[in-house]
Amino acid sequence: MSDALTNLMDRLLDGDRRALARMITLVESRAVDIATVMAKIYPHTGKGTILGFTGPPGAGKSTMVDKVTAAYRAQGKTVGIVAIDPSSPFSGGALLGDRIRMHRHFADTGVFIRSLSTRGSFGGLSRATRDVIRLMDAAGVDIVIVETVGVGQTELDIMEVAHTTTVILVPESGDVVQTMKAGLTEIADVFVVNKGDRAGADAIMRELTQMIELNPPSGWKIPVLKTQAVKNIGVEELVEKIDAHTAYYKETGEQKRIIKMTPEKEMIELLAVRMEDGYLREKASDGALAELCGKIASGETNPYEGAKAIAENPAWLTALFRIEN
Ligand SMILES: Nc1nc2c(ncn2[C@@H]2O[C@H](COP(=O)(O)OP(=O)(O)O)[C@@H](O)[C@H]2O)c(=O)[nH]1
Ligand SMILES: [Mg+2]
Repeated sequence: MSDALTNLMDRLLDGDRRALARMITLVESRAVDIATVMAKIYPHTGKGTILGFTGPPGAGKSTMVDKVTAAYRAQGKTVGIVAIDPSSPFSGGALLGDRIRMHRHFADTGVFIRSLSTRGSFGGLSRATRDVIRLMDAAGVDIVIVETVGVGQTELDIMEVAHTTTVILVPESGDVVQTMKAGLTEIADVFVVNKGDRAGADAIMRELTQMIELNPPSGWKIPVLKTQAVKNIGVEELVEKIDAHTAYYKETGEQKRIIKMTPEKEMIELLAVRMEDGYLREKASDGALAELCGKIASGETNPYEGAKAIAENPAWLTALFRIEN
């Protein structure tokens, strides 16, 4: 590692916000050897609490994250926000009013806000998100909040690293509840029905409660809360429930209904990412590999034969797994 990078790393571990911002940019743009950086970062992680907020667009996630952030700041805790929703005011994509609303946090040095583009990044979005979360954690951020939109596979992958995940729905989310059913309770540690000022809030709360009762018994009963994020109603109770779940999770180490990311699983994932990255790099410069790739694309060779040819060629294997920046 270069002296400049070592220096940047030291400053990051000291909690220097500018070093953190710089390192995230370097990692995101792959201007550094991510594996080397993250290997050095890893031993300094695990102190922060990771919170996930997910739910359909317009449910009030960003509004809630704003209020929850204020609540943690009032407790003197530092907060990092990773926004993955491209329309999030944290990503600068929202209406003017929303951005003004967030302004108080932009001016607060105890809040570190970062948005991640949904564009293809090293190993995909969940990989990039995990790295950014870790960099914030290593920089000493107390609470790292991840906002993602939707409840699909990417959200599931991202939420695997969260200690506590809050799923935010609204009275109009009946169809989401119907189509997701058990999938929702796999993601959620806490349910929020936001926009509680609207008709239908109680009905959807009942639906969620009934759904939870079908779950196998657990030491943690998923709470269903009614909130009005814009008016800061119910936020205090939400923060209490989140803290209670985080404490429960950290105490019992209970593997949740979804399979949490284990170090071993992550290592395998990293190998796959490294191989994929290497493949894309090598095929641009290695004529024989490019030829194989062309044959697979044209159907002359099938993917099984292609994979076998690569696995049985030590020179290719070495090249694919090599890290180059
Ligand atoms: N009526 C009502 N509107 C809300 C509430 N919470 C948020 N909103 C509004 O819902 C819209 C979407 O909120 P936003 O936080 O951007 O949703 P996100 O897409 O889930 O992040 C905004 O105009 C908010 O002001 C609420 O409790 N009641
Ligand atoms: Mg949002």
